[in-house]
Amino acid sequence: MNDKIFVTRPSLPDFEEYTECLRDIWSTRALTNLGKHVQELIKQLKDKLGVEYCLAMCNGHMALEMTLQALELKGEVITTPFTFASTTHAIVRNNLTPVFCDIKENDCTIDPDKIEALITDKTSAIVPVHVYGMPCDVDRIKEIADKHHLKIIYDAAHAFGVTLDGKGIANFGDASMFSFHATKAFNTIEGGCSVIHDANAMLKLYQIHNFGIMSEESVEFVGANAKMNEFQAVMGLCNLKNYEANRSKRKALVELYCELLKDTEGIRTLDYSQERIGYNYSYFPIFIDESIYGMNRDQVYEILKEQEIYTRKYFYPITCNFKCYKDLGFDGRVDVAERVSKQVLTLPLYPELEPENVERICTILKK
Ligand code: T4K
Repeated sequence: MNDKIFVTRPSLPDFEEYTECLRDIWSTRALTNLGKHVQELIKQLKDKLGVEYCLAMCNGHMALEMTLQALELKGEVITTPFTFASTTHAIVRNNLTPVFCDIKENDCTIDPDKIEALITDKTSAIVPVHVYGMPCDVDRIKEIADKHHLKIIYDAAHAFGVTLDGKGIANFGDASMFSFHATKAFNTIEGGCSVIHDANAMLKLYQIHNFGIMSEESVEFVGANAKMNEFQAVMGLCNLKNYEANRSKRKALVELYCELLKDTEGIRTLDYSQERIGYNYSYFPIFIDESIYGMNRDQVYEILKEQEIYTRKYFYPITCNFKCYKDLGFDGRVDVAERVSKQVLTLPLYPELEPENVERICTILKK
């Protein structure tokens, strides 16, 4: 029980089940380039996400970068800095300028009240993040985007399986991408997928994810290689079968954490009680208010580390403070994101985490 505890551990299928599926790959030697397992995974992902179009990709970052490219965006993109490096990098690597918008304190998603003030005649899109799988305020964001003719591309890296009003979260906005990285609630080792609702843009995405090749003798777009391979797809097909059972285990652990921490002054957790939302319980962040708790986030991080409990500061620093973005000249205010990023600590959460370890972590936090 007292082994090292990491912020997450990848879910793996039964070893024999995975290796049995590999026999087929050995016999056909079809390892990649849209093989039958990738095609089957795409079919199952469409069902699971409740969408018409979906493309499996080599990882979540390339899914986002290429989705932005396929939508042919220009100029400025309004986004949040309270995210993983990937969101901002994908924007900048498309020669777009990120304009950072502050977040809401309660769920850490983009604050719709602060978007309109950032819109200029160069703005072409909004890239909000369903951070920790918490849905953004999709209705307000749509209203703003419609009014100003902007595209919405959701970074849904954390939000696989999340529903809002009974609909898969990818049904909101013009496009969404998901990460299937080893550390995610559903993994294909590395991997991800993109959903775009416009058929032409989806076709372009399909082409650019394979070098822009249209046929053996025709290359029409400057693409790259973002294809998922067959080994990833088999992992996905096996893991998808266990997704709901794993979600239930994560849900029980989140409920235990919330129950044990509910009276701890100075520690706030996210709200999991909204009836509109089908949560995926992908991360368990807590927010430590030093003035009440009497100790800051970094001290708590160190104390847990001494006990071989390895938490993570998702997301600190915020991306607008990255060294590589110092030259962007961003001089806006993102006060909530600044504050929350100094308070946040993401606690261990994965299906095999023993409830006894959740209790141990909470006992340390309550001391
Ligand atoms: N947008 C957002 C909002 C994202 O959060 C991400 C990725 C993306 C886009 C891009 O998606 P991908 O291209 O990654 O598909 C991790 C993940 O690498 C990254 O996928 C994720 N977000 C980010 C939030 O977390 P690190 O650097 O913190 O991971 P790492 O290697 O330190 O792993 C954390 C812990 O998990 C380890 O301490 C131990 C455990 N672990 C990890 C791996 C990789 C294992 O037990 N086994 C493993 O194989 O970034």
